[in-house]
Amino acid sequence: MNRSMNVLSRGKQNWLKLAVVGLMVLFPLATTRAAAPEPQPPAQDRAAWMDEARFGMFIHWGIYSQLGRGEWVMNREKIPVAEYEKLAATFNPVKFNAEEWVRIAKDAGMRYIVITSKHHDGFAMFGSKVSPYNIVDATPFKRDPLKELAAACQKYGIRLGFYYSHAQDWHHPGGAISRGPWDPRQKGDFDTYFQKKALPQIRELLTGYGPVAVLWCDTPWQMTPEKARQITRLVRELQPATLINSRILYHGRDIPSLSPEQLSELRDIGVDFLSYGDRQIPANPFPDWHWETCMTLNRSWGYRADDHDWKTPATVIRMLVEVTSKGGSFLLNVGPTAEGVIQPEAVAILRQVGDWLKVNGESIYGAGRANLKSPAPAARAPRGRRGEGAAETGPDWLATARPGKLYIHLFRWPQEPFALKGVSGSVEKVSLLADPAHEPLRFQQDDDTVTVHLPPKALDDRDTVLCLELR
Ligand code: JFZ
Repeated sequence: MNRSMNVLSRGKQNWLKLAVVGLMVLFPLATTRAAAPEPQPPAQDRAAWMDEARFGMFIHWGIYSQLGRGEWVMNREKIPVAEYEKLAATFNPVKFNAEEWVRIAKDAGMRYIVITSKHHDGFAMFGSKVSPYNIVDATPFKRDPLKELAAACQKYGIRLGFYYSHAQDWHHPGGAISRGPWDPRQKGDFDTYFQKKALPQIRELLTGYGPVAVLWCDTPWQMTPEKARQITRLVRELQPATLINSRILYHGRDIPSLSPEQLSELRDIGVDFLSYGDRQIPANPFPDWHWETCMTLNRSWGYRADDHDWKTPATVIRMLVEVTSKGGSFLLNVGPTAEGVIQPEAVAILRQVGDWLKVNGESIYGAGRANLKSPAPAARAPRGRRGEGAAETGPDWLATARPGKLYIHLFRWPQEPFALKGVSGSVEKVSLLADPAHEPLRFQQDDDTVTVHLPPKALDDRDTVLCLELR
């Protein structure tokens, strides 16, 4: 690095030669170390792409998918290690097609994917030299789906991140276990597990799969700040641009009550974004942090045959809007079957969300908090059944914004001219994103109140977005 900088300063006529030599030097390097040895963005900008992306696909997939009772089945049913291991011998997801999965994410308007590389059951869904308990060595499938996904993501311009259960491992002796152990084979020393399996496998993930957008840790039982630092140091050494979530040290549900000291320790350790408690949108996320919340499309993470409680596209859109209006990122889960198929119900919902985003994406991607001086309307009293809550009981509208533009997401069509209070700046134009011509709407502005005359009917019952252009 230093050497080539000295050469550079000697003269510009050597540029071409340098570039050619540089390529020859760096290319073999790139195959052994995935991190491109080019200048890295400053630490505080590493996660800036999340503001642009806003929406990602979470994938929970493992040998547990065969049983159709979720990813916790081994723990919940106290299945002995030797018996659970047998699931590897029958795991053969012949319908798995990486490009198809990536296309489903892309068509949904998702900009990144986070897939379980190893869940709490300890089974690696990638070819690992560290442990033979992995999809390439222990299953008839023998392929490495993470390699295939990495290639497909490159092709379609989607970022790829890996969920890695860094603390819990119900297979390796000493791995952390919530409500366990239940099998003598699980007994052992956590530190040995951590040094001998977790860290080496994280190294494999960061060296064999190209650029890794996120290392998504989870359930940090027995973790200490020192151990968290060991992971972040390793990640920074291998791929300085990889984001690391707060679950490396804290459970999602603990995030809202972290003290300023704990938060600054997290920053110091190298955590890039806060990962809030799952299936909940935080009421007041910390404003000076990137953050993400993860959500299921039904009620399960890993495939559950008996879970048909799907959220509607309207609910998903509302959630995405609410997360964006609070400056966060939305990681929405699918749980493919053991054959490697993302359930058609999930695909259908995602396609509709994607269609909405094709029209209204500018109110989401790169958009964020709106600084209205009056608060957004309150949610209505709950009445709907669970899972439909957001669409039935949420507020009538929410606001997102970007410099010079304010987006009002109308979930319920107003019966009268729509009056928006608390607008700072003077409004130049108001239009509907769903109107292909963006025909200007009639409006008046008195101080900070803008009154808009809307057409009689919503253009999209789920969310019609009003765009206010400001000076
Ligand atoms: C964890 C995992 O145990 C689960 O299997 C799944 O992978 C999910 C995404 O993450 O479950 C959690 C993690 C955090 C909380 C609840 C469940 N939390 O903080 O409320």
